[in-house]
Amino acid sequence: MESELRKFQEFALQAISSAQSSADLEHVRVQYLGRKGQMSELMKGLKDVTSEQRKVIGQVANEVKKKVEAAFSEREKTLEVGERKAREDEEWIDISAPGTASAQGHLTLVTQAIEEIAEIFSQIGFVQVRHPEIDWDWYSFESLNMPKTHPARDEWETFFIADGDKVQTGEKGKVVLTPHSSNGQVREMERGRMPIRAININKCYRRQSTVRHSPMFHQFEGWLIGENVNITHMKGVFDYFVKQFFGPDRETRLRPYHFRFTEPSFEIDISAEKGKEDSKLYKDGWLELGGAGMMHPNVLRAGGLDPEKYTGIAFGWGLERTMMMKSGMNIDDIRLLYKNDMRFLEQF
Ligand code: FA5
Repeated sequence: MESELRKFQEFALQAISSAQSSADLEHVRVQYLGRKGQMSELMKGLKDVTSEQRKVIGQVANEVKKKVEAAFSEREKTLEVGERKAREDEEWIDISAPGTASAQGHLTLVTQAIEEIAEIFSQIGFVQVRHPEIDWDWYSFESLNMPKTHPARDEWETFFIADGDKVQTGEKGKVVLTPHSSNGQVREMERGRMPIRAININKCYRRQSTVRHSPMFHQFEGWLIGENVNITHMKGVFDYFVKQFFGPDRETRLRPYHFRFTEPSFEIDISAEKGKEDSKLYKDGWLELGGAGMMHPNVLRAGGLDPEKYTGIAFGWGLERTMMMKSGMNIDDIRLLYKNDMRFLEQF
């Protein structure tokens, strides 16, 4: 039995050292040292020997078992280290390598401009408001001192909402796509909160399409209404806005003009960026950005205010045109903004 144990040791050590993976080694363990393995089988023979022999054989068996078990743990460690190393090599990632960024969108140029303009006006106390973009004739024209048949209305080249040939009419007149953000003037006064210092940024619609005109565009329109508001406040607001938005080297000029809802009225032009004076966008180096003026007493009355007590300034500018005038913009056709050409949009 002793020689069998020695043989067992020899074979077991041999098998352990030839195992090439932890899985192989586990098989070897089960085969030699497992509950039904060879060692257990051998030990069953103990019951057939004399008690003296059993003592000696027991010692040998213990010695053999210890040796085999030691060889087993040794091999187990070696194999594990090798396997971990192989796994590390295989699964290694370079955490300093640049990742593959997923495509990320961004706000459109127009939305960026809306946010920037609203922010600049908020710094001087103008709150952003919104009024309907589909409105009644009353708010778009009549309350703005333009009676139904007045020729001044023709300038706006308005889209009316029609059902077939029949223009839709509600309690305050025909339904129109607002041609300007001025439809909010009387609506804001009707809210009844004085003084008013608000900026209305809205979509507007006109039957126009040229490098300077888009059928749908935005205006931002400011109102400052209260006691003792005068034209110097208007100048102060423009100076602040232009400096913040365009920088110190661009100029604005006021041209006397006529709007039915302001008296006196002006158009505000901005000078071309240096070196771009010949762009097709400009007329003699200037581009009109918007209109402005002191609110007409009839408009204040339409909004329920006493023109003897209150005065107000109003200005309405084209948002896209204002944005296009920013240095470095280089957009010479306003309609590019709405063509949804990714090659264009991705540049901003
Ligand atoms: C008006 O719309 C007046 N409601 C502005 C105003 C408000 C005057 C308050 C006085 C007091 P006007 O039609 O000039 O004015 O348009 C104002 C600006 O809107 C223009 O200067 C231009 O910058 C822009 N604009 C007008 N039509 C278009 C268009 N089709 N596409 C792009 N921008 C336009």
